[in-house]
Amino acid sequence: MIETCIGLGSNLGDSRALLKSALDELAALPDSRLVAVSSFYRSAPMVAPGESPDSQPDYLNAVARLDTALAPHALLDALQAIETAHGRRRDGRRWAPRTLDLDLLLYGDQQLDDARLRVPHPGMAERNFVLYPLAEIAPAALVIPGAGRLAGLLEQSSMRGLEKIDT
Ligand code: A4P
Ligand code: MG
Repeated sequence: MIETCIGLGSNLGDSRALLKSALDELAALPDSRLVAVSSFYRSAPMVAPGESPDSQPDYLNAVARLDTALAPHALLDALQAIETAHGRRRDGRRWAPRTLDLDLLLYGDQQLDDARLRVPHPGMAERNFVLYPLAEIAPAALVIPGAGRLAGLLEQSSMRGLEKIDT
């Protein structure tokens, strides 16, 4: 089994219910085990350059640890199938609002870079809505390949725009 981390995000629809349902579906994936789930966080939207942050609802974000025997692209297929089943529509716009986004953040200590898959997920090391939930379920000594130790990344990050919520 490989230890992976999945980032969950939603800023359309009933985000709390969508994240919970997605977690149930992650737990039901073949050859996989859902090991840990972070708290849910409300998070100010990161929008494309030139777009106003007021133009999108806040996100709900969380991170889950999934141990899996699925190969990286098979796991990505499964994540995208769960997104689609939860009403995810892609209109081609970057960082458009979405009912459900599942990002493969980490796949063991592997670095992958091809047309469909980049791991670690680009930008994760600078995103507080990834780092803070990740820190709840991963050791501070965790190394994000290419970016360094989680503890060090957290020191450079702040909770600005981020609020842990009761679930
Ligand atoms: N892809 C490549 N690597 C990966 C990976 N590690 N995990 C490819 C998942 N997908 C990966 O993704 C576009 C393509 O990325 C996929 O077809 C896959 O082959 P997408 O989900 O269709 O589009 P996207 O999510 O809009 O694009 P992108 O660039 O992945 O955006 P991000 O980085 O996911 O950011 N603000 C807050 N507060 N919280 C958020 O969660 N999320 C985003 C989206 C923007 N603003 C946010 C948040
Ligand atoms: Mg994405």
